[in-house]
Amino acid sequence: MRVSEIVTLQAYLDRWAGTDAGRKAVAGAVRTIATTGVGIADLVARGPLEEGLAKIRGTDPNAGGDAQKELDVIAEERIVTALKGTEVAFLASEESEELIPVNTSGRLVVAVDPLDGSSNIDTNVSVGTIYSILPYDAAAHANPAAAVMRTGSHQVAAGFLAYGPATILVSTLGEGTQVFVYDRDKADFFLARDQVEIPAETKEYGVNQSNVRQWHAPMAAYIADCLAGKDGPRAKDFNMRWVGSMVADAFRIFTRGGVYVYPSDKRKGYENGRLRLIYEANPVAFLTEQAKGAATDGKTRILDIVPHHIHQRIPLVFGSKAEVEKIASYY
Ligand code: FDP
Repeated sequence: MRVSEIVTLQAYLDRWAGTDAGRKAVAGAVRTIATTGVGIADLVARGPLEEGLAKIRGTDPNAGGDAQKELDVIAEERIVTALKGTEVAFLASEESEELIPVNTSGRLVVAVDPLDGSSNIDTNVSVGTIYSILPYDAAAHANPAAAVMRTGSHQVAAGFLAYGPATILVSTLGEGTQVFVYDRDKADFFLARDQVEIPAETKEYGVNQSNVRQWHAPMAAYIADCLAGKDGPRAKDFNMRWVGSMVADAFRIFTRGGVYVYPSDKRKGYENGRLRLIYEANPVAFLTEQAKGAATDGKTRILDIVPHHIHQRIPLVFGSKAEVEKIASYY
């Protein structure tokens, strides 16, 4: 057993929080989301034995305009129920149009994508849960939505769980990025990597390349240059990896570098890309920067973007810093 594996998530959070009430509230929310994730991972692990997890619920799309699947709704319900015992006042969720009141006297707001990678639910491919934690002050935020409608630079913590071969938690509390792994035998999360560093340079990108004919010129030019390989302007051969669940693609990037790219394109509804700013791009951008990577919409640092809608979409590029900067140079 590696030395780091003797540090449980609880011990790590307790040490970080100390006696500070604000930090203890954050620690409680992180621990609760992680624990809830274990239950979701159990459901996912039953695969086709758990019938209907990918079944489309109702006829209406969710707040972000995507079809809502059974597991999306189950995951959201579990998270809301679990957070009632924490200091989370309101929850913004991909699956709900409006903020959900949780424990309205609490001092935090949380934004979540309860189940990222919904299109992979029934394919035995990793899916996950993404969260962003912000401070909430009832006196300052007469409208609680204002507490989540702030730039990502206001996040006090963020992270995601990925339900794959291993159930992992990638977390930041603003002091670097940590990876915790759930040990099923010991029924606990253990620190596996502290102070994660995404290599600045890479030869690997992740993009849904089937959209090439829909892309605008900068994105098309960037990928064309990557595809030209050693003989092209980049003078190196690139590799492509695309899981199609952002949490899984992100974990690969946190492990060995690379870039994830979801640009805006010419399709109806993709004018601002596909990913949601508040509960997908912001938390991943916070984790990425804390791991010495970069995250942008092509022109602006993600964490500097002022939201105008809870479910707003944003073009997203994140990962190895030098490659993210290279992509931005095409815009
Ligand atoms: P999904 O809609 O399946 O939840 O969050 C949006 C997202 O997945 C990302 O996880 C993923 O990277 C992307 O959309 C997949 O988009 P494509 O369907 O275009 O591949």
